Amino acid sequence: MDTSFATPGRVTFPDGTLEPDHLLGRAAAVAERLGGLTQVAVHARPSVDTAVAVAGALLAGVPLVPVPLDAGAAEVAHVLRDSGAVAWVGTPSPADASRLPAVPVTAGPGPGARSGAGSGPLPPEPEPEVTGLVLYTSGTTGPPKGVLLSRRALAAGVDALVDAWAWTAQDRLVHGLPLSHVHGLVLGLLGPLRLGCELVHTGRPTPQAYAAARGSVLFGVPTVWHRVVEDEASARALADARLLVSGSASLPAPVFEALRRLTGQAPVERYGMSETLVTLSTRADGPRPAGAVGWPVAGTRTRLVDQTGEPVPHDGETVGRLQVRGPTVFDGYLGLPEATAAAWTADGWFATGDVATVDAEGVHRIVGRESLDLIKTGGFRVGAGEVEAALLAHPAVREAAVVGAPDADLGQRIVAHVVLVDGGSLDLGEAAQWVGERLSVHKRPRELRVVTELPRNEMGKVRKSELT
Ligand code: MCA
Ligand code: AMP
Repeated sequence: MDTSFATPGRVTFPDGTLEPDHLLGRAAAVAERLGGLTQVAVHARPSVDTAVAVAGALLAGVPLVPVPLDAGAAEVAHVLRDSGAVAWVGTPSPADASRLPAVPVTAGPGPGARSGAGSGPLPPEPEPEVTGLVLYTSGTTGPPKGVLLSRRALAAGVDALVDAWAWTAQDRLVHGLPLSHVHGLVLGLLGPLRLGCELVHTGRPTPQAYAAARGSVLFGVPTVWHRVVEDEASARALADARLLVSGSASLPAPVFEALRRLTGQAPVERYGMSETLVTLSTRADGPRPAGAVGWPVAGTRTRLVDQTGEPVPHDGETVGRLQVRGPTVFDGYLGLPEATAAAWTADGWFATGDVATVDAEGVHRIVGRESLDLIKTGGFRVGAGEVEAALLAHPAVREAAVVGAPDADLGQRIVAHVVLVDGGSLDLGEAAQWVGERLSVHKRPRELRVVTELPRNEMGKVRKSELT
């Protein structure tokens, strides 16, 4: 299988533009410097250097560990230690107290000079089973886990969307999503590197930047689309786009309808996970019903089962647990054989943890998640357990329970319930700063409720359904 990510189009970031030859020349020089390293980390700044670093690691076949732009000290330390990253490629995260060495991503010669990059021919393509990315993602408890994504999965994931979205090298992709997650990194950067389409990264995904960038295809999480429709002029400026794509969380029907009214086109909604890449989508050439994530993408199969593992009817109403299999599914959680085994059924299906319906035409709708302990806020997946652990480390906190509350803009907002130690005090500002410094900006609680006790069942487990 061809797993090449070495046919970029022009890329533009807030700090500059690179023509394809120049990008490839610089990436080839980085690949040479990375030769022999086991795995490397990249601090996911939206910059041309990050595009070069990512392309270089993929050329070299060295597994790449993206570190979120806003990750705090404890999260950075965990990701670096757990992944075994031996160096940064490009500028390190300022939150790295371990001071890993950095492999420079220095600028090469000017545009059109790939052959003069001092690197000769491109290195031979690594085997498809080689790990391309180790993406850290939250579980219900414990620190984030490293999701092992092979080059085969990454290439298959892009190719399936080429088919579903009629995505071509003639497209101009616009987005401003973080380069540390599947949406912004795999779809939003590896896609263009594999396909040769132009990429314009807006830095932040503001409505004004989306309107100004004149894309043919635009990616956003529902929070982004919600903000776009609140800014009518920006929304109307997207009328000429070929495809508006929403994913990472469910797109509320009012936002879907407002996008259709203001841009004259229904957005494409698709569903995915760090562990599976994008597995369900409506199509460029098919119907796009509101609230639906469509059909399995090419090569992927799904099934819906009840608690006993029996299939549920495809009647558009009966809710079942969504399971998937196919070439885009990950290889396991790094160093966690038990968690890996628990993620698959005995007969080889990956259990997503999401619940869904399927109708007679095969249209999938995501209804929610099985666990209240995974929160989706602004499209970011946050484990209640991580935030609780961070809060419990605060000297004023005795008990903590974190939940997601419905939020029109963010989908869910993080709400922390805490019981304080005798004489202790804590306000929202302090709690948010404490969590932000340790974990990341988007894991900070947006509401703090100081309570005298948490509702618990006979086993002592917090009854979270009473807190939402
Ligand atoms: C944020 N702020 C806060 C807090 N949170 N201040 C105090 N307390 C808090 N708890 C600050 C921010 O730093 C920012 O400050 C300002 O408040 C506005 O924050 P916010 O409303 O969150 O807006 P934002 O920072 O602009 O973020 C919204 C966003 C962001 C841009 C939509 O959530 C985002 O990038 N989401 C994308 C997530 C994503 O890509 N997920 C994909 C996962 P200041 O303005 O000073 O900075 S991959 C996936 O799910 C699968 C595979 C899939 O299907 O795609
Ligand atoms: P992450 O691993 O950050 O990619 O988060 C994956 C989770 O995001 C899934 O398990 C779903 O709960 C949620 N998700 C992604 N896309 C959608 C969507 N279109 N509709 C509803 N939920 C979604």
